[in-house]
Amino acid sequence: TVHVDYLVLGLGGMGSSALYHLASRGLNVLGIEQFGVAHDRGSSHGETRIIRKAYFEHPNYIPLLQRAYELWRELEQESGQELFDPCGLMVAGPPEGEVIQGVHLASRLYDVVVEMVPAAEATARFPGFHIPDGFEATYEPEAGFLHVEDCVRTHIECAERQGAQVYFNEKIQSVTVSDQVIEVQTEAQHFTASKLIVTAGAWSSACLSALNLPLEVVRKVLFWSPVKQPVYNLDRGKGGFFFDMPYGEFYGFPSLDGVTVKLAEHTGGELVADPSLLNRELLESDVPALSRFISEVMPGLKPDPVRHAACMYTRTPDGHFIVDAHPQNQGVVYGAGFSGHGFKFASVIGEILADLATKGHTRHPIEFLSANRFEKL
Ligand code: PYC
Repeated sequence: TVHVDYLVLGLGGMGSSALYHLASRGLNVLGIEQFGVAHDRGSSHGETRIIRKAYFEHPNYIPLLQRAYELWRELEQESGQELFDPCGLMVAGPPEGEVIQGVHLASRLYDVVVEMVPAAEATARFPGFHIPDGFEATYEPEAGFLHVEDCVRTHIECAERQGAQVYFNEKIQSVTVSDQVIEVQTEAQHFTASKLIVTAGAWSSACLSALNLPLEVVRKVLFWSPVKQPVYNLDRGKGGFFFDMPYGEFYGFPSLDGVTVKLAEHTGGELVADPSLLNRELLESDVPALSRFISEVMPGLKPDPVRHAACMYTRTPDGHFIVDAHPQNQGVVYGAGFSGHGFKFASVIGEILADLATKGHTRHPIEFLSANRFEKL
């Protein structure tokens, strides 16, 4: 049996950050990951993730985003690695829809810089996009994207430099939590820990089975579509985009390679019974909604993808994250249910989990993310 003070289960976006924050505090921390470094089997892969502050999902996230921005910048400085590209983000949708209304609310409450572009001007303002009639567009110049795998890798490398131990390609067989004991059995070893941080993504329910977390895992496919005209290039100053269409929400990034644009549907997705058996093939049913979006909105793209990646969202019933402690043992803390919009927060979620594990509380306003909101369901 190996005993450690702090044990982190899962080293994707959230776990790599928790590992880093614990190691930075000089603590004895060990991380276990069932796959490799910055792997593509979970929810933290596919080159890019949007980062933005005009948070239409709920303004409660904005103080966390302000800290997340600071921490990504600090990690860039510490590592010398570029992680964040502030290319800007256009959000478009019906003016009365939840997305556009949410952007307005966030920018009003927290002074997030957002330009409002009326429907009549939107298509001229964003060449390469045909913005549907009657849509309003907003532009957030300080938004952009994160290089997702580099973020995970950099957190792990910086954590190791500060003394964290990491075990990759080691599957967890059981997690035992009582008020007396925290034990983790992997294929190779038995661990005991004084504190446990569970950041297991799509495997969270399996690791924390006694909690019956209200999570569902869905399959999501990321596409890279070929460009017909070079109107989406990052090196020509283009940014990311998010569209609230009548048949779903679609988002994407400027072209990084000049030949493809990465885009995906944020809504929808089929339920995944076992995340270890995710179907990674491109299915015929994956393509029509995205092709329709491309033909209606992005005339400079070809509608069929030349590349794809399969990913998972772990959703809660209300789409908000769960960050909390285990009711039987406050030394066990977890972050789960990031519902497809969590990666940008990984830097601050790691800090919060490190606070909860070390002190039992955090200065960050996370009450709205507690698990007990679901007891009222
Ligand atoms: O968090 O901005 C986001 C996002 C868009 C689509 C998926 N996640």
